[in-house]
Amino acid sequence: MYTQALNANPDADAPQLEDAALLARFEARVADEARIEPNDFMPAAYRRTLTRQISQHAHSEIIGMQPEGNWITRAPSLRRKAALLAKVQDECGHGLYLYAAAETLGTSREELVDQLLSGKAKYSSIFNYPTQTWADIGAIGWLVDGAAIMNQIPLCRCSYGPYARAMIRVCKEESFHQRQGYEIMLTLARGSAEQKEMAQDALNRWWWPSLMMFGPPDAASAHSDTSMCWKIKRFSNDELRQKFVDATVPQAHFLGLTLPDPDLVFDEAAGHWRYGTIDWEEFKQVVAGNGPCNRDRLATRRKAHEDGAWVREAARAFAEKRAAAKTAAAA
Ligand code: FAQ
Repeated sequence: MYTQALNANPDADAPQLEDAALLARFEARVADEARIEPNDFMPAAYRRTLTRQISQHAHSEIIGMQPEGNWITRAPSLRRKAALLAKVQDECGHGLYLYAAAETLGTSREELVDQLLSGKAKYSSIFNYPTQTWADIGAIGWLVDGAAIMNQIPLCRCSYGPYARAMIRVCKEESFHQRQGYEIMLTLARGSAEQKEMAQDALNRWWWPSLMMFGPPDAASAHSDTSMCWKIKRFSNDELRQKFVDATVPQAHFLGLTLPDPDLVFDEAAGHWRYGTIDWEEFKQVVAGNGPCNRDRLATRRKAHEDGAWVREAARAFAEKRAAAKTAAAA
């Protein structure tokens, strides 16, 4: 299995010869659906790809607070404000949870956060699009959280224990987020002509970026083969994208909205909705830092980090004081 993964990922570290027995045990455990835990042996490339995926996931949750956070002060009612506030806080919690899971692989949170702030680390393309109207908050909950759930439910069965366990709670919360988003869309779609138009406009703008969230097509996905071999990913990017389209198209019909894809057609024989061509050039540009909001998102995150410096200093001072007290008590 490891050889297979190495072929798919030529950069992966070659295992040390003396690790052959450990490697065989690792492979057997993955094959048996056992969980790999932080203190277990794992190939360096397994550790690296997990650190990469989990930290990118954590960064996405943290940056993902911004598009919706923009609307907390403009929510149309107290009930909507309370739900949105709770949702954005949930996303923050997911980020912290995921940083903790990534840290179990040996990279400190400071280092991971530095990678985000320096622009070196990736985060999901979807959060580089602006939220222009209240309907965008509905569209994000419905589509973005909907896509996140489709991608993350299988991660509850990821071979790495801390990531798999973190995903269980995250998925439960995302599921609430998806419902509150859909309910916003339903209210708008059943409201005045102007409100319905607002919902349609949000769907028009968020549909294609939501499909891009699942990552490049399988043929261009650098990590999928390795990650599936190691049971980190359970489905390919295209498989998950198709599941999302199949689940979401009937929901759009129920809302009475039109998906912005003239090529969308139901394939009776296969039982799938076939969708048109995704603009992968747009995806590449957004991932490369040239999306509509990339610069804003990072600038806002950097400022929030600087503004929080006093909290980190206070926590450090407290930890030092406590350590000194313990040393004095032991002396
Ligand atoms: N955006 O070989 P693959 C959320 C990168 S959380 C940017 O296919 P892989 C909750 C990829 O990293 C949303 N970059 O990679 C929420 C790799 O770059 P690298 C985040 C992308 O890892 C809701 C390169 O392209 N969810 O929404 C994207 O096997 C509302 C090659 O790609 C997760 O992170 C993209 N869309 O598959 C929060 C879930 N796609 O590292 C707030 C966990 C790919 O070589 C509000 N992650 N890239 O430089 C995964 O399942 C996987 O990492 C994939 C990508 C499926 C995202």
